[in-house]
Amino acid sequence: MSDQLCLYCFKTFNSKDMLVRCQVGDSGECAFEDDNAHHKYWLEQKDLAQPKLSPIGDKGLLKKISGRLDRQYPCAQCEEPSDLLCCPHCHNALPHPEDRSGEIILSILGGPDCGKTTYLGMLCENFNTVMAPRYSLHPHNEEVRDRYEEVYVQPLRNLEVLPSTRPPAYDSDIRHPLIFELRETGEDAQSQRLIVLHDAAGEELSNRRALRRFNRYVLHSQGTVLFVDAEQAPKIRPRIAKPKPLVRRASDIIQTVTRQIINEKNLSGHRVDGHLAVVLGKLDVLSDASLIGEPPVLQREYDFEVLKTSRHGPTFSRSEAAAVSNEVESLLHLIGAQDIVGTIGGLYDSFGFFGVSALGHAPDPTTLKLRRSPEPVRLLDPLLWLLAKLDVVEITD
Ligand SMILES: Nc1nc2c(ncn2[C@@H]2O[C@H](COP(=O)(O)OP(=O)(O)O)[C@@H](O)[C@H]2O)c(=O)[nH]1
Ligand SMILES: [Mg+2]
Ligand SMILES: [Zn+2]
Ligand SMILES: [Zn+2]
Repeated sequence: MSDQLCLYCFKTFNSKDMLVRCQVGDSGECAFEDDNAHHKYWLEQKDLAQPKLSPIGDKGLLKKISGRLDRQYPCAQCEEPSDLLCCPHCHNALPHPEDRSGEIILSILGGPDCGKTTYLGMLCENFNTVMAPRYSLHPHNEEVRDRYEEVYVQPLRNLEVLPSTRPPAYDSDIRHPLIFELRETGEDAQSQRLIVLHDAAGEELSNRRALRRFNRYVLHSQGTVLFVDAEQAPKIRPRIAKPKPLVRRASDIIQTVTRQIINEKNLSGHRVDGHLAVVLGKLDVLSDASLIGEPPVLQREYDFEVLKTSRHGPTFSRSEAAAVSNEVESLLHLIGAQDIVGTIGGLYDSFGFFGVSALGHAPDPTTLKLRRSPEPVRLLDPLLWLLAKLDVVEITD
């Protein structure tokens, strides 16, 4: 087993240097101890005292064990077995090295407030509804599950809108990876892949040092989702009575990010491998006359592909994705956001256009509440396209 990449701190290490975190709990049988590296990584948000960390006793152990149930390593203090293996640098729990061969890393990019966090908050449940029973998505461990629930899902369940200026602690929460297991139930067995999603906090993309750190995720990504915010489009923003502050354009963000990738990877030809899903987000805004006045861009009586119920799930429909992609490309021209089309054409070989609304309606700007439960539109389209490109979900015509 060779070098591993930490999904949290993005440093590399050898598997045999991973540390075992005791799982006995705080019941007194195995005393907690100060964990400075963990505390520092979480910017002091997590308790300093953590369960005991110890080296993997027998260095050969990792090699010999392949059955999942056998992956138990003794705590050096209490000797109880644990299957929690951690990064030797930042001390966060990571998937077992044996499970990481088919791992897929995806980055979520876009300007501040374009809807990235909301999108991710809706993703897991929507995936499990549309793709059941063949495919399902599950947070990989307790840390991911708790953070996903608290930061992403719970606010939406309470119909809360996240305020646009957030305390730094909030944003520091979202630069951590969302590690999911994608399970596929076959005729006689279940297989699984790890899907790692990185949600960029808006500020990270406007600050060069932070951008360099964020780029480490992008550098290792096989696929990227780039959001274009319908509310920010040059021909939409002037139609909104109280528009949100103007933010950096998606075309500008993707240029900066890809230029750095090209430099770091020393890519000749100045093109990037990997797949790029360009998502026109907050699609609901385009059909909302109360927000942008008459006539709305998307009128229900016309036959818009993006407004039709998606045929994807549990397989990916190639013909439908092509029809939607063509239509969204035209829509981008119509709303004055066509700069993105030219920009990415010069940078990527594999890209597609998508239209989604994570909420299905615009939240009330005065109460900062959603008016009703979210009704996502075409939420899975970009993710399924990426997963189809990466050979994870089946493609049909
Ligand atoms: N109209 C509309 N607003 C949305 C949608 N998704 C998110 N928003 C709003 O856009 C704002 C920013 O969302 P957020 O997910 O925090 O964006 P982030 O900064 O990119 O993570 C919030 O006020 C959301 O309620 C959507 O699908 N439609
Ligand atoms: Mg966010
Ligand atoms: Zn212990
Ligand atoms: Zn680490």
